[in-house]
Amino acid sequence: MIFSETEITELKNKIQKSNTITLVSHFNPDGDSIGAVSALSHYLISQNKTIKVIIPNEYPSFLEFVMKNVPHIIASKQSEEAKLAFTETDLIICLDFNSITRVGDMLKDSLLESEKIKVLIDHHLYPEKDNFDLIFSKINVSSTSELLYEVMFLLEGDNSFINKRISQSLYLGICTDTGSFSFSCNERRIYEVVGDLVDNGAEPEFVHQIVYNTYSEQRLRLLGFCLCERLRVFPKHGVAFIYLSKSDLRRFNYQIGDCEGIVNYCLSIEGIEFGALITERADRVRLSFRSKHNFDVNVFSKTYWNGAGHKKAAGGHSFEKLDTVIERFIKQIEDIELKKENEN
Ligand SMILES: [Mn+2]
Repeated sequence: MIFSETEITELKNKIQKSNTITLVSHFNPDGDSIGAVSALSHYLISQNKTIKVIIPNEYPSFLEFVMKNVPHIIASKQSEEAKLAFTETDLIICLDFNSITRVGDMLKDSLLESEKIKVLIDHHLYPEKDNFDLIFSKINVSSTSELLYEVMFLLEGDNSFINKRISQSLYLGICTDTGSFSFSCNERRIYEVVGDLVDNGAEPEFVHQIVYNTYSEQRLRLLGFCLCERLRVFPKHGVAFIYLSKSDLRRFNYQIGDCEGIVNYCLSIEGIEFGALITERADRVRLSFRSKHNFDVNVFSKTYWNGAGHKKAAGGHSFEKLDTVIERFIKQIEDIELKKENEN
């Protein structure tokens, strides 16, 4: 059993005692956090709970197919309603993030200050233990969605909780967080879980079509532009990165989610171990990092870029100018190489 009976019983009691339960995803929600929020909503609705779902800011349109069945509040559009949900509730369940700050600047204080019971279900390193009353955290699972399957299984004692909507949502989370089963997918268990989801209504072909084959023409052209004009490769150091300015994004009529997955192309080059996407946004420059083998991008992101994440996938940000960020990043690449040389 991956969680103790005491932990599961405690969660069960907290859910039983609650009438209203608030679920929260992280800022810039991805397929895993949306899949987990949707699946848990359907599960709790089937237990006759009143659900409030808080999504810090807008999610990409390809996630709409699960969210259309889940009433939710987008905090960036309805901030007061969203903040109220943290006080007018009996229980708060946070999904797919390890630190309260991950809900974004607008919500973090109200979530932190809320005196309601907080539960965390997540697969990121180093969860903030002091900020939650009960934590279900495992880092050696593919996704929060896979972990949530285990938690619901333990709560029920079997898979009777699964219905089509839950299956489809959990499958979405697992599929997107593993890049369609290309990383974090070496354990047998993930395929057992997915097998059970498919038996109970998940449709991998349908999900794949929606997630990967619904690009706008502009999004595909943006990808082409990134690879042709904005990719810089440092073969000696095993690093490649792509950068995008605000005007690049405007040129291709950027929509939320359009940059999803672009960073992974850096790693598709032979000999490249560490890839990054550097994007200039409205108020800051965002960096997302990926690694193929041993280079720990979580540590890198934490050390240099106010970030966090996993060993092979992490993100950070900077309030410096794009040019300065790029310069500093290139300098760091060279330092990594120097460190390697020193070790040898
Ligand atoms: Mn995740």
